[in-house]
Amino acid sequence: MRPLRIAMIGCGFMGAAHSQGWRTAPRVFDLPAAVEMSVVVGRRADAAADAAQRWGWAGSATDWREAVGRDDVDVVDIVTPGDSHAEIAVAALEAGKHVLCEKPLANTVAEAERMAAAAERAAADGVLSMVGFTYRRVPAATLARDLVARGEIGRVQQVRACYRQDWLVDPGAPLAWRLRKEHAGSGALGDIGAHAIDMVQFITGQRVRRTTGVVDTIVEERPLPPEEQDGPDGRRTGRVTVDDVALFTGRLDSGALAAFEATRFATGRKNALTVEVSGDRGALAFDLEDLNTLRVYDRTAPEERQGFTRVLVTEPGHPYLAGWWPPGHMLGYEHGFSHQVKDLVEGVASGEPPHPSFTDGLHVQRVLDAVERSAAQDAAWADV
Ligand code: SOE
Repeated sequence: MRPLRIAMIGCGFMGAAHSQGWRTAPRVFDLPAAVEMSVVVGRRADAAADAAQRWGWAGSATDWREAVGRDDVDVVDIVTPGDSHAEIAVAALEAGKHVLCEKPLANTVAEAERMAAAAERAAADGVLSMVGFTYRRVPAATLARDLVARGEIGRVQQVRACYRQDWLVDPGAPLAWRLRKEHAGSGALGDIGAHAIDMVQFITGQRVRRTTGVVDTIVEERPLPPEEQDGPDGRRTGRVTVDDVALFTGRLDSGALAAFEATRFATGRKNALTVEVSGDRGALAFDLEDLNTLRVYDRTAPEERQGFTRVLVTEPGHPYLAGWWPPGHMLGYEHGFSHQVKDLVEGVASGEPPHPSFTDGLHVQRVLDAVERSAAQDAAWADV
């Protein structure tokens, strides 16, 4: 089996999650290629070396260009903040490397367009690319997509998708990179609203074509992080330059309306991505905080059995479950990253492009942009 040699660029929280995926997938699934975790790249040599040692990478480096240019690297996995996605991804694709890039694809539509164009050029030479919208690969979410595609809930008439977190309720929470437009592009909108958009488009098989939206920044000034203070008691603050909350609608291909919420101010909600799809024959409800279950409603069931049924999505026939534990032995947040690796490696081996493509990522970027345009015009309709 020809090995697939991976270079991962970035070594923060997402680096830890992706490393679990690279390490675990080959041990759980029968993959058509061997995975070699060759090198992890970080800006600071000590942090990169520590990440390599802790997460199981063979080596570490500080120069992503050098790693991307290495002959013994086949896949570049980008887990850096959004401001460097375009530069790294385009360089990697032009060097003939398959690319997995974290979401959102980029910070601007222009960057995402460049990336999608580079991905298309590279695809002509058999080079693949994929965006890390990993929640698609939670088995219950994949099952929801399958049920909608099979017509089990009939015609989709309305959708609601919320991604709610609360880690910014504390006004003393530091001004991390996710709160700076130059690094993150936007706030809750791009960081977690992007997941909600992707989930709706994935599960319904439709795209958002128009939107109306409003955004809000609730805490506008925050303490700088410790490394940017002038001493241990530093009081320096900086401006938050992104949204804390985004509320928006989406008109889907079919004309059905979707309601979206993305917020980091939903007190008590830690990582609550909920998607509810209402059809004329039934409905589906997914909740990331209860990710082993899918709630399914069948309008055609006898009256005495009307009501949402809680389906435990852990049977061997459920998506991705064959490789894991016996029924009822739950999966968690990290499993989606193994599923992502499985699908990417299988795609590389078969030549069949995995989803979501950079073009899918570009469309999400356009929705994000349209929400911001709408918000700037008092929530007027904006085309995607
Ligand atoms: C932070 O809000 C974050 O880690 C996002 O960046 C991820 O995409 C999401 O999966 C969980 O929350």
